[in-house]
Amino acid sequence: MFVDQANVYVKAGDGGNGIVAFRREKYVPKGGPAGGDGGNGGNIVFKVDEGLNTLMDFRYNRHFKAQRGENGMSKGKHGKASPDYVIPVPPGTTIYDNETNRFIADLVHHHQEAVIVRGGRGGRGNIRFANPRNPAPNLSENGEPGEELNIRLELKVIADVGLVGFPSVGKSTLLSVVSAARPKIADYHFTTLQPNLGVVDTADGRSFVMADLPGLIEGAHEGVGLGYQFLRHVERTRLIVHVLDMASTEGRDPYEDYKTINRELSNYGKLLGEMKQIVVANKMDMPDAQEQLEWFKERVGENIIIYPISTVTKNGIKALLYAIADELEHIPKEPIGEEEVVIEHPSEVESFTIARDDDGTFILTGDKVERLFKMTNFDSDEAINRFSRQIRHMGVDAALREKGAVDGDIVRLLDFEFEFIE
Ligand SMILES: Nc1nc2c(ncn2[C@@H]2O[C@H](COP(=O)(O)OP(=O)(O)OP(=O)(O)O)[C@@H](O)[C@H]2O)c(=O)[nH]1
Ligand SMILES: [Mg+2]
Repeated sequence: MFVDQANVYVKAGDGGNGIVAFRREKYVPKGGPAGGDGGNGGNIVFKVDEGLNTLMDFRYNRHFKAQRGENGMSKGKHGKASPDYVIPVPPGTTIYDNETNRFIADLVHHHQEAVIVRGGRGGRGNIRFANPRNPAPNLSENGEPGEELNIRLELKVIADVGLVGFPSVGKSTLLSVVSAARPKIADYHFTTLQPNLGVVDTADGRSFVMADLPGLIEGAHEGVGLGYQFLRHVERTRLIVHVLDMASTEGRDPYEDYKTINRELSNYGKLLGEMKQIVVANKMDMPDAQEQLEWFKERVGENIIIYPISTVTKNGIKALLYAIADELEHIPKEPIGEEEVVIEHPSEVESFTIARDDDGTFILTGDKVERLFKMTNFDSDEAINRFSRQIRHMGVDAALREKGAVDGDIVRLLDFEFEFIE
């Protein structure tokens, strides 16, 4: 398994502002409130798209902002809500809050989706504040700010294809020529000690994940060499690519190699022996390789298709990749991970904090107070009074008093300063 990662900033749309407006009626100077509500801002939604298998796109595009809701209008018309901003992610993407490391969501199945940050509610227009005591309120609300979050996406990739074969047959070299992976390559055995993964793109726009696995030797199923751990990884792939050194660089007979590896796979159990295989004859650039290939074909029979390649000359590689991609289209993907979407939205956090600046100013911070502040349209006294009531209700006044605030002290919230009044 290899982990692909991306850090991304997401900001949901702000709600549109509600407005203050009045009906115009003949002979009536102020004909009742008529200011409409703002529309809701768009959510940011991540949605699984089975066709994706990397987080590569997020390397270039790290900021996502959903649109704000439309402002309310006169004659009681509401502003339009903004649509959700839907961002496709590959199956197996896990999302974390990058600041707290809090788990946010695990997106696994095709079309599964999660709202990562919520758009702000549209502010209410003055119609909504009318009551018998105040039939013509001069009060409206601004839209609620959309939530914002720095998140980390992690993709646990499970390979579609596993490269299987004796040590030094050229598995790592093959991965290195077909993907951006840079595994260690050398002419001694067990160069590869753990799986390397790479994303392979075929010339016709298809894509799959290839794992280069440690070499197998006789007795692998009993734990000889690196066998056992390695076979566990093969189990999780959909297709085996069986790589052979057709040039017998080390003096072994490729046909014997082929049989030995297949025996190891069968003996391991878990149906590894029955998994679909694509057979690759590597090192075809070497003298004698062609002759060996003919001899090999005679012995395995016509039913087995062999793909001759050379990672040095690159001959045969393109055809091999097409064959792998074609084969994968017929082998279903197993679901990975657990289906789980747990979301605690930042706007649900109600607490606030009070600190003291050097000059004695009290500094008020907290998501909810800041949100209420941003939703207040300070153009009218009615709105200011409403805001003071709201924060008093949250316990802000009591907390300030407890911290020693007295009549006339300055309290700062965002870029706004007000006087504390008993
Ligand atoms: N002539 C020739 N040499 C090759 C070819 N492919 C790989 N080699 C060489 O074969 C040797 C082993 O290659 P690796 O890719 O490290 O082999 P491996 O199968 O990953 O080996 P382990 O990791 O030990 O299991 C290296 O010296 C490569 O340069 C090829 O197509 N032609
Ligand atoms: Mg290797």
